[in-house]
Amino acid sequence: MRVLPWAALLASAACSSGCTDGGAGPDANPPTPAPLTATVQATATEAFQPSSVSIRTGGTVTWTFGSLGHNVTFANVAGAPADIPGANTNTSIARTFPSAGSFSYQCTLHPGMSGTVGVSTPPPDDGGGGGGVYGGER
Ligand SMILES: [Cu+2]
Repeated sequence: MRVLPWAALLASAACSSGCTDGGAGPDANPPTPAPLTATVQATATEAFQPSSVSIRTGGTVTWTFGSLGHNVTFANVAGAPADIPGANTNTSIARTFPSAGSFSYQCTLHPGMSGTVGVSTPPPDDGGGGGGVYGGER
């Protein structure tokens, strides 16, 4: 049995941490911006699933309702969207979040049925230090 000596070379050359083309600088590992949309299911087991979602400012969360009626009632904080009142079944209703923040909500029909929408502002593209344009990435 032989150990192939170039296997280790292949592994170390696989760009696991540093395919920077020599010029990425401090932005080599930028955080992934939050997505623009998310979907939350209001389930028949009286839960919001997932109970916590993250989007970016201006993004939209869509709640999908099944056979058991639920509502989405937000905590009274600045920037929270309008509630989805009543008992909603077999429909999907979306809300847009223009402001950054953490917005908790609950279904007033089912005590303990709650969730949170985290809204974050994506970092600006034109960070100082000349890292803004990645001309070599095709
Ligand atoms: Cu409910």
